[in-house]
Amino acid sequence: MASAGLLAVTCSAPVNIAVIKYWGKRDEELILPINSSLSVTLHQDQLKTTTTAAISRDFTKDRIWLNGHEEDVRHPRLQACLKEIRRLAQNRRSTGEEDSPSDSHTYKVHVASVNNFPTAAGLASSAAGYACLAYTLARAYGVDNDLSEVARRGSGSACRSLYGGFVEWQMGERSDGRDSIARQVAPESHWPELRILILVVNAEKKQTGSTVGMQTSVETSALLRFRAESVVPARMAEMVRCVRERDFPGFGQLTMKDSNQFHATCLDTFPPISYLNDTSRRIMQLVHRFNAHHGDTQVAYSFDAGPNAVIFTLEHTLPEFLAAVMHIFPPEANGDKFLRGLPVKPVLLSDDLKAALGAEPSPGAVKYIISTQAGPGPQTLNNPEEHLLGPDGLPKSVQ
Ligand code: 2P0
Repeated sequence: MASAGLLAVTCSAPVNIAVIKYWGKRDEELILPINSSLSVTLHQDQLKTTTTAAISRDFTKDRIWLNGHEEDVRHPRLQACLKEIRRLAQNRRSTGEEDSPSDSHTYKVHVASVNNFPTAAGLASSAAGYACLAYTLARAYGVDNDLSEVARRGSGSACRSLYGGFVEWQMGERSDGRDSIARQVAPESHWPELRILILVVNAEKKQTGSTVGMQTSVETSALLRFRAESVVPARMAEMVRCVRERDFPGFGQLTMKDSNQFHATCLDTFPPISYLNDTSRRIMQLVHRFNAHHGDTQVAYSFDAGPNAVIFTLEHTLPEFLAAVMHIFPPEANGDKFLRGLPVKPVLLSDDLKAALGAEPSPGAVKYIISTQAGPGPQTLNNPEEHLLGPDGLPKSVQ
């Protein structure tokens, strides 16, 4: 949208969940990791960030609104993204984008960003947020370079949200970080039967932030150093193979082992960091008992820097596994909005499986479940109705 000297662009970007985890930086300023990582991009129908960036010669300062509240634009990581986008805009050979003026890198920007999922759910929002910021700023400033560096400077895991499907973040070797980039391994259409459940767990305590947590791990954990140097390289190659061949048992086992090793490095950190709680551990036990009952890896879990579980399975296993979850973790009161997102056909659990699961039910330990699948990368929204900023460059909701 270009009107009265204002150019506004609105885009959306996805959340991703790593199956080979990123934990630890070799350069804090450039956000360069100590190991490569690989993730699955989640579908934006269930989880996404939407961002509008408006640039104008008339704006006197950069401003940003997150979920309706104005935030301090001097945040160092935000500044790093803005500086990098303007450098790329200044260096572009031909504008390509007719809408973006050739001196646009001198324009100030207004940014508004919202998530379609509650921040309180404890789901990583920085990846979707910074990927969306990088992608939207690039459209506004007429930049069509690889955006890994712009997103990465906001949050490491954000560079993986620049693509759909299955994405690797290659750690790179250079000290300037130019080869530390995200690449798509396979698009979301490659494995359409793959399904994902997010089990949102009741968490009482606030967790250690990822940035500080991984810094302490790098300083104190010998296990983390061993993992980065001697474990992850082979796991990356094996995970790429599992994805390419749609080998679910291989994918699932490696996903669980890598999540467990990440949490082991957290415990090996000094002082130790612990993100999992009793419910997380009971979910792990449920998955292992379910798989043992079937004599096959049909379900896998992964946990990030918090107690929520991300479950991977295939479409045909989903109804029975969901029934198992609801047997052990029934909703506390009214189960109305317990299952959100993609619908799942309910089934009755067999007595055999109930007996194999063993545990006593814990009502309310899982708050709710989001049912989703792999999805595409960032999208440009062409309907001006979807702009979060009005023609005056201010958030629409507070006009
Ligand atoms: C990941 N996590 O690979 C890992 C697994 C959490 C556990 O990336 O400091 O928010 O902004 O680069 O990306 C969380 O770390 O950290 C994360 P910064 P980020 O998804």
